[in-house]
Amino acid sequence: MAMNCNGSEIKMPEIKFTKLFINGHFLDSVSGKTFETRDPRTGDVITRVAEGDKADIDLAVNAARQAFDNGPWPRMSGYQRGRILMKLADLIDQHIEELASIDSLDGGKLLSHGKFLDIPGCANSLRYYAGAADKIHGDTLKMSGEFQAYTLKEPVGVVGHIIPWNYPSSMFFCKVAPALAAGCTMIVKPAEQTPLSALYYCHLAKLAGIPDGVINVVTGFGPTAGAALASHMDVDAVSFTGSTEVGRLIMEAAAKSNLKTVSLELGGKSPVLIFDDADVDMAVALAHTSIFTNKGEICVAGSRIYVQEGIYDEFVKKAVEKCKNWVVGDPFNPQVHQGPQVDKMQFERVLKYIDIGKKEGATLLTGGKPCGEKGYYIEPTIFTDVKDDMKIAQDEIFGPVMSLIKFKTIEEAIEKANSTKYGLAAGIVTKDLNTANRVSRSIRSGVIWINCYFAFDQDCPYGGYKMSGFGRDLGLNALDKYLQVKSVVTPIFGSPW
Ligand code: TXE
Repeated sequence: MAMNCNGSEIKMPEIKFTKLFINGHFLDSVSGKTFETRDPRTGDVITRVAEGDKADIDLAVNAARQAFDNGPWPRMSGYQRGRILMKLADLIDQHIEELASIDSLDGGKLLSHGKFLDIPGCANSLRYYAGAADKIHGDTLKMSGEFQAYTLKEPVGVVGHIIPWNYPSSMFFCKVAPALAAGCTMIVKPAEQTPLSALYYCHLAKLAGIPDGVINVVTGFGPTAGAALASHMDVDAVSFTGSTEVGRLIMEAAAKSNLKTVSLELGGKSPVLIFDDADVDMAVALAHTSIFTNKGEICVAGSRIYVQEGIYDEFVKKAVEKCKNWVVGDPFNPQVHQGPQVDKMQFERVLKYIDIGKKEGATLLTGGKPCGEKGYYIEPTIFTDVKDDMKIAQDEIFGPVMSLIKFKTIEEAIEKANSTKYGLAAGIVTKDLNTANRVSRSIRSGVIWINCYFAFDQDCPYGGYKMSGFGRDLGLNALDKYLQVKSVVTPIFGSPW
């Protein structure tokens, strides 16, 4: 029995769902194959999960197609759909502890974050879109000439959601909740690193009364199951969150198949700009949170910290000091701040980037090494003397690695902030409203946080500029990805023919 540092028992979740969920049933894959999902705290196998591929995607798409073309979900009122989403939200609330511990076990995420942020956030996301489901309507148009028109907003049809491993539950619902509210049916392909919670949500969706075929989950790998979904002729839209490289493949697959609509939420290399007038302690805390939360596995992580020259030295000293009190360890332990990287591949990738940083000539101030005897733990790491053209300042590392860069003027800060191919998020720390306004209008990214970071809300749309993708999750904007607009035109004084 594992214990946490208080001597109290750590309760491991029981894994109940490991099969594909298609047309309302848990099924083995057509091939009968399974794959391992591992505990990043140790590298040990947690369980084996059904490995879906093209044949299973075909079955799931067929189920979703039938449910869309002939089933009740797109035909019931938005109010009725909203009632069912509310019920699912309540069921999630009843299972918060279990769901949070599944994501901690499968993905190395802090249990406390799961319990108090991620899982309650999923329930709230469902409630938000439940409230929107009966308010989806078009416009009345006064046309020129003797015609008038109105627009109808209709569900786009069968949607494929391909999601990553860093927020298995939040990513599931930021795609599924608005698509359900819009009246779509869907197939979700969870990341192979973290397949478990998505299957649990299928069980709860069935209990809530979501009809068979509306939500299907095919666990499996990207190049097989994911690629089959992206290139399927009967999928009307695909919504993807993951790497920029795979985002490109998804677009290619859509272009080469049926020109399905695509939305992409991709990588980032988000800058945090800290000006001389900032409160240094607050700025250090904000920057620290922006990069070390969720072990740096966040697409909007503040991975480039730009500090103005007047406070640079003090900032560097305090940033290094802050790492000393940052506890890396078992994510089930409430005293711990940072768990293990999600898997061996990401662990090795982050260590490789730390090595590249050293070879490029950046100065390693603290961290830089794995920690613990086993598992995929990495020390919080800070580089200084980072140059904008270094790989560690350009590539998404997706780990606990802070790069510190000095700047002199506001113009230089803006230029540096915009100097990567990404444009997902940015932070600004200043007491000067004019500086904050000017910089926020000059940075090409989908979200700007002024004197805060990670201030997410259901109502606040979220997505990228440049190679961070296009389309928005969260907010009412997310509904647009799952809706078609139809214009209906009538003559005012009877037919002219
Ligand atoms: O991502 P992938 P990986 C970034 C981050 C990370 C890097 C690699 O920098 O280090 O990507 O992570 C599915 N057709 N982000 O390799 O491969 C895959 O099965 C269709 C940022 O895990 O993009 C999974 O479900 N699907 C990011 C999903 O794509 C395919 C979050 C994401 O995996 C596919 C994750 C294919 N050919 C990683 N290949 C963010 N924006 O938050 C893979 N997939």
